[in-house]
Parts: sequence; structure tokens; C-alpha cells
Amino acid sequence: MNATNTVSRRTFLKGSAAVAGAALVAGSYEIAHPEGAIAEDAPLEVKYTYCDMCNHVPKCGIAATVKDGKVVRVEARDKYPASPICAKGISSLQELYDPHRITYPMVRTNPKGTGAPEWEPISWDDAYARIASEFNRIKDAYGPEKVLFYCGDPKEPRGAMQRLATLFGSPTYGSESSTCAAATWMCSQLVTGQLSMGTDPSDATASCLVWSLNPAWSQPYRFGDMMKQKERGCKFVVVDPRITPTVTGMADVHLQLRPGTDGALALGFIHVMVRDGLYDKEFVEQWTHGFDELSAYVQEFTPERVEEITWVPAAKLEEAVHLICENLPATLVSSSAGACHATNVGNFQRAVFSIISMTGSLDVAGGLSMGPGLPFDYSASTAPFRLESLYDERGLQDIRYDKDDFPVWAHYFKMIQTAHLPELVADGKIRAGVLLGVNSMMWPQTPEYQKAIQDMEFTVAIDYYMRPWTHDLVDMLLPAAMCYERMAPFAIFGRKIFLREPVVEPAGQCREDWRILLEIGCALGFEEECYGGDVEAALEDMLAKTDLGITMADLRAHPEGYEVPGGSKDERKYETGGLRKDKEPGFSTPTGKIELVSEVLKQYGFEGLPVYEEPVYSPVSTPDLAKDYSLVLNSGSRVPYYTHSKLRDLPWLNQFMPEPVVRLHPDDASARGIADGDQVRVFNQFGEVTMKAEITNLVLPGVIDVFHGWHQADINLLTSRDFDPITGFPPFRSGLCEVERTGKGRMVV
Ligand SMILES: Nc1nc2c(c(=O)[nH]1)N[C@H]1C(S)=C(S)[C@@H](COP(=O)(O)OP(=O)(O)OC[C@H]3O[C@@H](n4cnc5c(=O)[nH]c(N)nc54)[C@H](O)[C@@H]3O)O[C@H]1N2
Ligand SMILES: Nc1nc2c(c(=O)[nH]1)N[C@H]1C(S)=C(S)[C@@H](COP(=O)(O)OP(=O)(O)OC[C@H]3O[C@@H](n4cnc5c(=O)[nH]c(N)nc54)[C@H](O)[C@@H]3O)O[C@H]1N2
Ligand code: SF4
Ligand SMILES: [Mo]
Repeated sequence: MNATNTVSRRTFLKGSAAVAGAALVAGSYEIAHPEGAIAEDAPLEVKYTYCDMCNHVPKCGIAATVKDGKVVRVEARDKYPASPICAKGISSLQELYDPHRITYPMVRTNPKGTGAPEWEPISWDDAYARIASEFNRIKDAYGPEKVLFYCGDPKEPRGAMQRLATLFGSPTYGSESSTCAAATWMCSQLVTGQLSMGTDPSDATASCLVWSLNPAWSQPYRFGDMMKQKERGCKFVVVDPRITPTVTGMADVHLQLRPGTDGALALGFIHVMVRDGLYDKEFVEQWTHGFDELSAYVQEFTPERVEEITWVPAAKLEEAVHLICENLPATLVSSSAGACHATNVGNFQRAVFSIISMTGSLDVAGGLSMGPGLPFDYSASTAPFRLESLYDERGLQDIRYDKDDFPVWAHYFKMIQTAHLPELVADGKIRAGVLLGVNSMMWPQTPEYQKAIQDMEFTVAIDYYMRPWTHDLVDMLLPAAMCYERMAPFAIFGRKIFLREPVVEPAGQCREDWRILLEIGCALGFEEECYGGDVEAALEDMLAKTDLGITMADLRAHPEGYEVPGGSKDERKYETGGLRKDKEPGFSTPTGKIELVSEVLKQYGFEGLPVYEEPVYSPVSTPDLAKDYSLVLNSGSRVPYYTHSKLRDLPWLNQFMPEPVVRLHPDDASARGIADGDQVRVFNQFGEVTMKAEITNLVLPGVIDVFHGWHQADINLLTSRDFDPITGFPPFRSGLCEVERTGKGRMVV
């Protein structure tokens, strides 16, 4: 336990016992500050914020008790839609007061690539001046598109980052969404014309298809709400290679498939629907495009053939199809990671959205909802704030780099697919960049991306910490204020908007991400467009741009959330013109129908049907390789106590998983003479890492499960750079590897 954070470890462990299951904890948690740091007689004041420890959007509400300018206690925020808070949320206190945080801007004094970095402090003004001079130098010499504007996991600053990129004239804005939620968004758009990740079950939902999501660990507050629907009687089918707490808590039928074979399973699902007439014939006839072609294609995906491919027993598949299709309306809850990290996601996710569409459960209470909601996007910034019309006026779409490699991606998103960052830097197409909240281990074949960051002429990172695996490679590091210390952006639940105000002053010289980005904009000459660096003014303008008639004062007057009046409860808006910009009936697809066969994909030379292809590396596609590496490498499934590479050093969390772990099925472990807790080598044709073996029935025989983001055992040394041509997504979940015992007992890391 670190010296400043002396909350009783026993109290914390006791309170957070639920971590093993839903990871939700109620009650309040206190942090002791060093003696003398707080005036004893100072009054207590409760202030409200929300948590950013797992970077969900939106997040769980926190009530923070503040004394003498320091947070001394946190608890779940009352009357807030996402609540209570999990072990990570509570540990945000330990992060806030972590002495290892960076608290002043720093610049590198020795050239990159010349050994250990040497840093010296720099003032904010000098830092901004240097950034502006480097970015403008690159712009003048080579063009604005040579500067990268990138956000890693933090979702909150994306509106501000995108605004900055557009003002600068660069379409080279990217985010971690190009390995995260965006494949699902894209597939949903291809099929239904609307961006969606599914819709959580409500009181009107009869059944729910959960496709590769484990909210028990990845989104605990959401899991609680889903469990309430389970208790009410909603039926659940969960598709997951592992036996997770979501499976054990919720599933009526669990389809435990071989990772990466989701496409075959989804086509098998449709096969049974068509064979048994288990679809909404009227809806399919009138509102879908390509049904005949799809039903002909799924003929070959009989449950028996699908069993061979996916390892899911044919009878289970039949049971699942009947459960969903005979309990309508049905809804779909799909993943932003799980099955999406596959070279065939652009096809399989379309088949999944097709399933739910064919049940006719679209835009009806309890089914898959079809907006439109409030005019904010996922990161709570409106399109006008991001200056999308300026992006179009300047023709930025025409000069973006990803449009040849990933044309469908470029068709949908005003952000680039960053899969080919190493190639773009090597070709001189990206020469400088601002990297906000970025961890180089997030990409497959980490060293390639590390080299790219290092090879840029100038890079500035903005972070809470100095992380050597990323920041050794940059020229400048700016200290970001943490969530308790900042304003922006809003949290939005349905039609309710919550404002976040700082709860305490930023540590040292830390500044809010929004402020930093706006101030960089000012230094680049966009003083007016960046509100002179004033975050509140930016938010006020963003609200004005929504045309909802709301001001910051309105939000301030409603700490319990401002409910925006209005909102249509209309169902089946596709019949009345409520879904399309042109107000014609139908869906926002080229044909105006649900595209079971995609016309957008055909336009870019892809197969319109959601065809099944084996993962690039698998026991089926590369049997020779599988002789040497006989286990499926499934990496990145979330654990309740860490977020990606973050939080590893927080003592309250670190005790739950202090070292890198590989999970193996007992059959695979005994075949290799591996005992629980042994030190093992996980390796394949790309590289190797050392981890501790955990033997568990959680995983399927023949598959291993490894969390990502361990700098001492980076699993992305073993994942390949074979990207799905439709979405650009990497195959984190379906490589091949082997595991070998190297030692006994606890490893030293
Ligand atoms: N093998 C494998 N790789 C994966 C995945 C997988 O499942 N398997 N998952 C992929 C997915 S879905 C994702 S989202 C990515 C995530 O990958 P990253 O985006 O790299 O996420 P983190 O490791 O959380 O790194 C975030 C960095 O931002 C800093 N940070 C956090 N919050 C803030 C903030 O508010 N402001 C600022 N300025 N800095 C902040 C943290 O200190 C940290 O250094 O990884 C991807 N990589
Ligand atoms: N604690 C914690 N919470 C997080 C995060 C975190 O790092 N830590 N990260 C956040 C982010 S950025 C994201 S994107 C979300 C992700 O949220 P989730 O998608 O729920 O997270 P995962 O656990 O990666 O994947 C869900 C399930 O997919 C299964 N799966 C793996 N491979 C396959 C496959 O090939 N097919 C199928 N059908 N299923 C498969 C896994 O076994 C896992 O149980 O979590 C968010 N929440
Ligand atoms: S689930 Fe936990 S880490 Fe994520 S927002 Fe809620 S409290 Fe924070
Ligand atoms: Mo993600």
C-alpha cells in the first residue's frame, strides 16, 4: 500500500468482494491523506462527477466528499442512471492521489532513438509555442494532412480533437475506435442504415441475443440492469467461447463457439430461421433487400456443418434460434471488442444484425431501437462542434490516406483507420502528431507502432502518467487533469444530460484535456474558433449548436440531470419517413431497406452477402502451423480490475491480479504438464511472453485466454497484422499459439 493512500486494505477487500462476480460495490470508500495535508476543521462538501476508469460512455456517477480541496470519500451517486460504482471506480481515488502522476509539462532533451530519454520541464506557453511551430513547419513543407491528431482510449476529448484537426486542415484524425466499437457501428450501418451496438433489453423485451459481450466484467452497471430483465422473465442467448459470469448469471442457452467462427454460427442461425419459417415474413418481404440470395447462401450452413466449424452442438443452435424467434420482440446486445477482433468481422457482424432484423423486432418497444435520440454522438460532441461541414467544404475526404486501403471505413467515418500507421509514417505521409491517452501496446505487433511513433519528426503526448512503452518515443509530454479535476464533456442517458464540473483543483500544473486541445488550437492561430481556451465557452457553444434550447445554466440548475423535453415514442418510423434524411419511408441504406446483401459493399468491390471466411490463422485455415501452435490465442477479454494497460499499479486493484496470467483449460494444462500457478512461455511464429498459468474451466479446451496491456508480457507481440479488409480490424481473438511450462510456482515480474 502506498504511503499516501492508507485506506484499510481489509475494508476495501471486504467491500469489493463482489468483484469476482458483478464487480459492483455499494457503500462509501475513504482515503487517508498524509498528516497535515488537510485542515482538520475544514467543512465537508459533497460534489458530483462521473467515473472515467473504464472509459465507458457514459459512465457511472460518483458522489465525492471534499474537505479542504481534497477528495476524502467516494460513493455511488444517487439518482444517477449508471450506479453503483465498481472496484475500479473506487480506486479512482488512489489514481487521483498517486504520487507517480505527471504534474508538469516536459520536453525531451536528447534525440529520440539515442538511449534512455532525458526530460526537462517546460512552461505551458513554451510547450504550445513549440507544438505550433513544429506543426506549422510540417504543414508548410508537406501539407496539413501530414499531422496526426489521435485519441487513445479516452473518449471524452474526441470532439475537441476532431475540431482541432479540421481547423488545422488535416483529415488525419484517428482514435482507438478503429480497434474498438467502430466495426460494430459500421456493420449495423451497412445492414440497417443506423449506427448501433444493439439495444439493452427493456420491460417490453421477450428475448435477448448477447453476442460476445461480458458486461459482468466490462460494464458492470449495465449487467445489473440486464439481470433485472432476466429476473422479470426475459430469455437470453449468450454467444461466447468462455463460461463467463454473464453466461452463468444470464444465459438460458450458451453457444460456446471456437473463437473467430461467429460468421458460420450466425449463418447457421439464419439457416434454421429460414428452414423453419422463424422470421417475420411480412417485414422481410416488404423491408429487406437480398433475402432470396441470403437464404440460398445459408443453405450450406446446416446446424451439423456449423457444429463442425464452430464446435457448437447442432442441438444447442436449434434451441437458441427457437428461443429468440419464439419470444418476440427480441433485442441484440453486441460487443465493441469480443468477436469484433477478427479478420472476418465486417461480414459476421452483418449476419448478426440480419438475424435480429429478420425477426422484425426493429423500432418497436423492447426491440432494436432506431433513434434518433439527442443530437450528440458517442463522445457527446455534436457534428457541428466537430466542424463536419468545414471538413466537407475543405474537401478533406479527398485527401485522407485510408480511403484506398479501407474504403468502406472511409465511407462511413470522418476519422481514419489507423491500422496502417507504420506504413503511413514509413512513407512520409504522417510526420508529426498529438497523441492523447495512447498506449502503443494497443495495436498488433506493438514494435511496429512504437517505431512509427518514434520515427515521426515531432510527437506530443498528453497523459496522466509517463508510460515508457509509449512516452520514451515522443518528444513532449503534457500532464492531463483527471476526472475529478475537469469539466467536459456531458454525460447523456436517453434524453437526460448531466454536466460535469471539477470537484477539486488539478494537481500541480495539470490541465483538462479539452483546455489543452483548445489552447493548442489558439497557439495554431484559431483563437476564436477555440474559444480562447475556455472550456465552458466551448460547451456552451456546443449546446447552442444542438438547437435544443439548453444552456449551461440549465444544466447547472439540474444536478440530477436535465431531462430534454420531447422525443418521439413513435414505433416503426421506417413506415412513416422518420428514419431517413429525405423523410421518405424506409431505412437509411441505399435501397431504403434492411440490406441483407449490402449495396455499399458491392460498390467498393466486396461481396454483398455476409460470407463466412475462416480466421487467417486457425486449426482449419493453417493446419500445418497448428501442428506447432495447437492452441487458439484469444487475447483481450476484459478482467474486472484493469482497463487495458491502465491501473496496473494501483494497490487496491493490483492485489487481484498482480502478474500477467494466461488461462488454460485443465485438459490443455495436463497435456502439457502444467500446474496451476506455474510459470509458462506463451509463444508462436511472431514472438513469446512469459506468464503465470491459471487453470480454469472458464475457457474452452483448445483455447487460451490472455488479458492485454501487460508491458512485461505484451500479448500483442503474438497477434498478427492481418486486418479485416472491410473494417480494418485486427485479429486479437483468433491467432494460434503454444504454451510450455518454464518454471514452478509464483513468477517474479
Ligand atoms: N490483444 C488485444 N489488444 C487490444 C484489445 C484486445 O482486446 N486485445 N482491445 C483493443 C481495444 S477495444 C481498445 S479500446 C484499445 C485500448 O487501448 P488504449 O487506447 O491504448 O488504452 P489504455 O491502455 O487504456 O491507454 C490509455 C492511455 O491513456 C491514458 N489516459 C487514460 N484516460 C485519460 C484521459 O482522460 N486523458 C488523458 N490525457 N490520458 C488518459 C492512460 O494513462 C494510458 O496511458 O486496445 C485495443 N487492443
Ligand atoms: N474492466 C474493464 N472494463 C472494460 C474495459 C477494460 O479494459 N477493463 N475496456 C472497455 C472497452 S474499450 C471495451 S471495447 C469493452 C469491451 O467489452 P466486452 O466486449 O464485453 O469485452 P471482452 O471481455 O473483451 O469481450 C466479451 C466477450 O467476448 C468473448 N469473445 C472472445 N473472442 C470471441 C469470439 O471470437 N467470438 C465471440 N462470440 N465471443 C468472443 C470473450 O470471451 C468475452 O467474454 O469493455 C470496456 N470495459
Ligand atoms: S464500471 Fe467501474 S470503472 Fe467503469 S465507469 Fe463504472 S465505476 Fe467506473
Ligand atoms: Mo475498446
